[in-house]
Amino acid sequence: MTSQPMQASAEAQPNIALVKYWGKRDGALNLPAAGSLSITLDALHTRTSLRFDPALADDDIRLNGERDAAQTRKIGAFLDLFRARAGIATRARVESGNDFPTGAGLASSASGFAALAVAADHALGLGLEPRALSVLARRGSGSAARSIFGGFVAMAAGTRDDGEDAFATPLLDAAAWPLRVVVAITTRKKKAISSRDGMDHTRDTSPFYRDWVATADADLASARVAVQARDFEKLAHVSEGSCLAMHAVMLSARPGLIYWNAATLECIQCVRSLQAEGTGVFFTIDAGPQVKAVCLPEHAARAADALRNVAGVEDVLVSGLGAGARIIGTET
Ligand code: 2P0
Repeated sequence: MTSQPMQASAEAQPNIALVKYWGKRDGALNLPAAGSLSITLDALHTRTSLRFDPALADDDIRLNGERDAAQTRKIGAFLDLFRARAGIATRARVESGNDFPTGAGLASSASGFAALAVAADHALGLGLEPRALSVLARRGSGSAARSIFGGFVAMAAGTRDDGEDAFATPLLDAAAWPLRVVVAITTRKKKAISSRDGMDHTRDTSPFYRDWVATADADLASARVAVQARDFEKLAHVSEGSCLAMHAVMLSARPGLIYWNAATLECIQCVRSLQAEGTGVFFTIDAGPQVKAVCLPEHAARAADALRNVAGVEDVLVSGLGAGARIIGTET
């Protein structure tokens, strides 16, 4: 049994992939079929308090104030990875909340598992390096491996069967290229098909799945060069390409996965119009109908105004780029 306080609170932000992750090479260890590249946001937060308590008979897990059996199983299995490292079986009480819509294509699983990984490591006094935390966060959610870090982040697919080389690495600090992201919320409903199920379905049924996976290496190389050179045009080109290729392979699954709604397409057209008039902006869309417009800082207000006026847009959030997951307290 550890002498640590066995409790901690952590905070993490979602990230938005510019080179997308959609497909696994191993489901059990949650290994991605290809690498990805992302930006961590600063304006949306998950805050998680965790306490390992010998008095508990079972894990007690509340997400946004609610208990859910499926989530409890998933998070309990995730905590088992940390309990195994600490050599304990003690159950935990977890309270986690988001200040943004959950499960609607805003990467709540990324910030959620990143915050939980950091909190569990601290509570159990494991002292894991960020790379090891990224490997563990990946077990919860592939995108969570990236939210361990801030700014621009690359995620490696790795080649090892044990997944120990499938982790994220920071590429560039947020302050080094302070892009902004305008998130156009087109619905607050939870999506019908989880990313995990959607990925499996795409792999199993799309005639283009192999071709999609094969696009990743060139897109990653191109995006890395664009980030290092702060080349916005180049980053826009590769990011929109990766996003649309991902949605193309989703659409080509049978039956096709359609995560967009009418407002999603209106937002894309809006971004195209802004680009035509010289605004530094490009779009990206994840497994949901929200549109994220990545902007040069001086053009974010223009993009936000334009997207706010698109029919069907319920709300617009504007975020900068932020830091990685971190401890915010040892009191629960
Ligand atoms: C991404 N997405 O790269 C892609 C683009 C959604 C579309 O990562 O199964 O919640 O938990 O590893 O990380 C969403 O997938 O999936 C995601 P799991 P995750 O951001």
